[in-house]
Amino acid sequence: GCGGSDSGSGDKGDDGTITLGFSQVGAESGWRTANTKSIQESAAAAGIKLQFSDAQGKQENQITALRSFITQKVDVIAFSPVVTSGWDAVLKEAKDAGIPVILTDRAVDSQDDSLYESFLGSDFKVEGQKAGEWLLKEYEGKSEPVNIVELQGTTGSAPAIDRQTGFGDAIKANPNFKIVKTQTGDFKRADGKTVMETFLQSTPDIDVLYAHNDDMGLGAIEAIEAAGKKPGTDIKIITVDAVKDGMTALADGKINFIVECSPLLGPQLMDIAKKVNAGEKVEKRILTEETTFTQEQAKTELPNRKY
Ligand code: GZL
Repeated sequence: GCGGSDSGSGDKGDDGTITLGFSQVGAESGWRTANTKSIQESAAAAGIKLQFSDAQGKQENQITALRSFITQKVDVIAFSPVVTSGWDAVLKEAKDAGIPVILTDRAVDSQDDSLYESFLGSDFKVEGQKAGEWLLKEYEGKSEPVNIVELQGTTGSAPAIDRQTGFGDAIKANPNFKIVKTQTGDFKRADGKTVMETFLQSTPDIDVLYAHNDDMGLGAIEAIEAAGKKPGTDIKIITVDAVKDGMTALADGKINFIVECSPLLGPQLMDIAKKVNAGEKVEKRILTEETTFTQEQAKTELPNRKY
């Protein structure tokens, strides 16, 4: 606080430095690592004091972290909610403590949107639709049945829910498409590999894999190659994120299409944090810019990838 008396507007340094408490999901994927780096570097560049906590994928650790930020009287709280539900109580505590909250990356299912100032992140349903639309084009004019297996992200997380819905809705346009197996790989490379092994053992003719992130797709590629099949040829693969390892596999022809999901939310987050700390109005929903990549585009884009 400032001097002896509590300034009342949170634990501001004497020189007005903003303290931001950030609760991160964990370190489950290349995307997450890049997201953490963006937040840490942007805080330093913005002169914001960052209290950073890694929840190792556990909601209870995030709730504990948010409660400690409230006790510390930070000026602003931000977090990426590992799952969509179970946040209302702790968000109410932050509101009662007069500490503004910013959601980044993933959404919460709270009915009361006064519990947070802004939600900065991608539209995961659109990401799923983009993946489905590419597959529709890929099989345009063909009439054979197409067996699809799906590696879902973390159960109950906004990206897993919405990427499944967006893709499922889009592929309804082709009655030959069938999702024959769908299971979570928790956004992790190792889990993607083990789940793909079970898919390969139980499903003789898999035509397509849709993985909710690159890391699970890369794990699945290991399983596909171990089974003596060619990823990208025998089994077409679509993933989401576009981290360097995914883009490399895309350029090498082992993945067929990647829908980008940008982790570089740091600069915008710091800008929003300064605004909410100053009591300025901010947009409730801020959408991140992102695109898609084919194998050809990956070859030219690879050298530009920051993460
Ligand atoms: C998406 C993010 C997801 C990524 C995964 O914004 O929440 O979590 O797609 C990451 O790679 O683990």
